Amino acid sequence: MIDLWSWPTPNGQKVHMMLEECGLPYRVIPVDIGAGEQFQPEFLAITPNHRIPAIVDPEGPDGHSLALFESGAILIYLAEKTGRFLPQDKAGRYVCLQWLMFQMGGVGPMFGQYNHFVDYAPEQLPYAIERYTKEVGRLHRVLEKRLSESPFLAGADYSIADMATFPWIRSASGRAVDLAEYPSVQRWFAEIAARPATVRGLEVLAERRRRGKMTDAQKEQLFGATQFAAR
Ligand SMILES: N[C@@H](CCC(=O)N[C@@H](CS)C(=O)NCC(=O)O)C(=O)O
Repeated sequence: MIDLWSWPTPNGQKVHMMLEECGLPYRVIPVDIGAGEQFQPEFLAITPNHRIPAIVDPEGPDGHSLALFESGAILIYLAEKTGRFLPQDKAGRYVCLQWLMFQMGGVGPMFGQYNHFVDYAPEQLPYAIERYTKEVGRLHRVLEKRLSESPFLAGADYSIADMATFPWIRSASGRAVDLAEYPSVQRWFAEIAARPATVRGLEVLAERRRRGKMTDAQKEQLFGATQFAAR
């Protein structure tokens, strides 16, 4: 059974969605990132980057156990393990990976910085807020163009590129953007939200989701000295 080290944030949720889509048995090990659990030695042994998600598959390639971090790598691994949600033809595969990388290198980091400067920074910095609000809008426009021409990001079929992007669009909707301004993204979003595996994936650890403002102790773990200590 796969061990999933995770927390109910967009990077965790994309893997929860994929595991549910594939029906792979897995055990969830919660890593409360506001409480500093990402710095525990057991977790650092799997990921030196001390970020969720990470998995350990005792039945990895060639029958050996495999530990993996980085949500994009995990999604590719699970897609190849199951033969699902990554096109089999070469060109289709690269198109899918292209949109997955667009999420990993663009949507995730930019939306994350938007959240940081709007919700967590000790002062409201107009330049930073404007910069990341613009980037979130620009990335939505890129997605809108693609999804006005194609049912899903990789083409005709739902794939790991959609799973990776969906939780981030969900997190920005009604905050950085009004999804009604992006009708094709909105159509795509509604379709994915209605999938039973999406509903189940979003329920994983949902009861642990942070409500209300982040406390100073949580901010210290995520943005203070603890976060930047050498390990
Ligand atoms: N590129 C990484 C990013 C992972 C990431 O940033 N995870 C956040 C939660 S969404 C985290 O674990 N933060 C803990 C910390 O900053 O200490 C991935 O996609 O897996």
